[in-house]
Amino acid sequence: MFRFILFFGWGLLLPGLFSCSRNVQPPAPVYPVPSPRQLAWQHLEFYAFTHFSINTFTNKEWGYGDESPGLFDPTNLDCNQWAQVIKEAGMKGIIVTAKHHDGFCLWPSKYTEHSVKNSPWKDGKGDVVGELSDACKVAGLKFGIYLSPWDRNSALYGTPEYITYYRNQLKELLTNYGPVFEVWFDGANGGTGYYGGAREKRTIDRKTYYDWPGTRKIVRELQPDACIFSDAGPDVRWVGNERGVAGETNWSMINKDEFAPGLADREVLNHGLENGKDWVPAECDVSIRPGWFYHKSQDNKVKTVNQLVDIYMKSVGRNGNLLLNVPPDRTGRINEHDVQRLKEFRKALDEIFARNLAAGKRVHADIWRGRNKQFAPGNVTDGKEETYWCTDDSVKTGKLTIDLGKREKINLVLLGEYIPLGQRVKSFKIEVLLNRVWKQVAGGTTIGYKRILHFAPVTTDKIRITILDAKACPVLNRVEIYNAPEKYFQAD
Ligand code: FUL
Repeated sequence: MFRFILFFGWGLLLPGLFSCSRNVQPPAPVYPVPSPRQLAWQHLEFYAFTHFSINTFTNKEWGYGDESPGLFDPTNLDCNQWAQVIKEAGMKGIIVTAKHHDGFCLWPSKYTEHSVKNSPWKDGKGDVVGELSDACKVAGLKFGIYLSPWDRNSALYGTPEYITYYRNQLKELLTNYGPVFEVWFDGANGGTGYYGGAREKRTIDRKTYYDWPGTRKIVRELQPDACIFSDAGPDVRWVGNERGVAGETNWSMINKDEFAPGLADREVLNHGLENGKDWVPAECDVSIRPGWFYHKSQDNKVKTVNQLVDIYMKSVGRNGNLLLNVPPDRTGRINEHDVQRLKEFRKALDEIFARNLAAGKRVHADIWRGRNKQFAPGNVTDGKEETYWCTDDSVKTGKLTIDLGKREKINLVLLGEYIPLGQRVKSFKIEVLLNRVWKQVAGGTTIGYKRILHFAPVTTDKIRITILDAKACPVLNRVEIYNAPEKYFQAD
């Protein structure tokens, strides 16, 4: 009998003792999840827009389409300077306005006379798109294309023939200039224009006119790795405003088929949908100046460092990517005012994220998946993107306590979900231990790829992150903690 108990007793005990080495499966994805191209895009985080065209020379924001190409004459165009300035600011790529609403093409398109080929610049032999794509390659930056669907110059606009014209231009851009990481389809569509001399109003059906599925197919065929941006995605969505601000709640999901470029619910774009069926993360576009194009009168209106930091916290810090417009001036270079400001902004970001106080620090959790090392709490401070802490399938809450080892002044926490398994967290709070009492310093709803929270400085040695609710078991891959210079968070 004793033998019997001993045998079965051990049998019961053993799995408990060796549970750490048990093979525990990772959690199943919560669909939808990002495609590889969307994942690569998300990692870029911060990149530039360069609005540059005939408007730069007419001092307008929207050209009517009747501007003479003869006006385009940058005195010292230098795309290597754009690339250098943008790279030094820490941005990962450039999207150029190859054609804005006025229809003027920055490359010598063979389908129109309204382009650089009829400008005095380089005797009509120049190609801004070509120079910029080369400069991006040299600098190691990604290269993207904005091709306005609305064309106020083309006589064809509004007819079916225009779609062929538009697609021919798209093919030129996607064939002749190397890899493209993003194709930007603007939502401003239709209205008054020159239209080859007709000078009238042309309205189109935003949902059907462009046959967007057909156009997207061309992008997929010619540049399979490129993300397609528009109000309706399909890869990346507009954030719903031009201030660069994502909603505090920001899901990377929407129902994309309900929208078309220029036809979307801005609230949904800003916040996403918890139960949206398509993964379409938000891109936050904003200009460093009041206008998208360069205007000398705005030289003293370049956004301040603190305004830019605020935008960064509300875009990258809210599960979005930041697309910051830096418009080259009439010389064809990024203006000194903007160069200076970008340097200061970079310095601020470097100082804010100078020292991650949580790096490599011990983390305690009340629970982790199967008590298996693979999913241990320490994964959130190991600096690795691919390792994560997660709970058992039935558990949608959890507490992570980071032990800094000594008391430190802190005011910023950065959290991240491992998004290849989907976006899950619905609610969380952040507490610090003060005089043996946990005090809440911040909290929120969604996390997503990155969530950054700034709060009034406190001195503590323990920080507790509590996941209060999630769509399924939470999967976190990063917790970073900083003591950022407070001066960057003060309103100007
Ligand atoms: C808008 C356009 O109308 C603006 O001119 C600018 O290009 C901005 C990024 O998108 O829809």
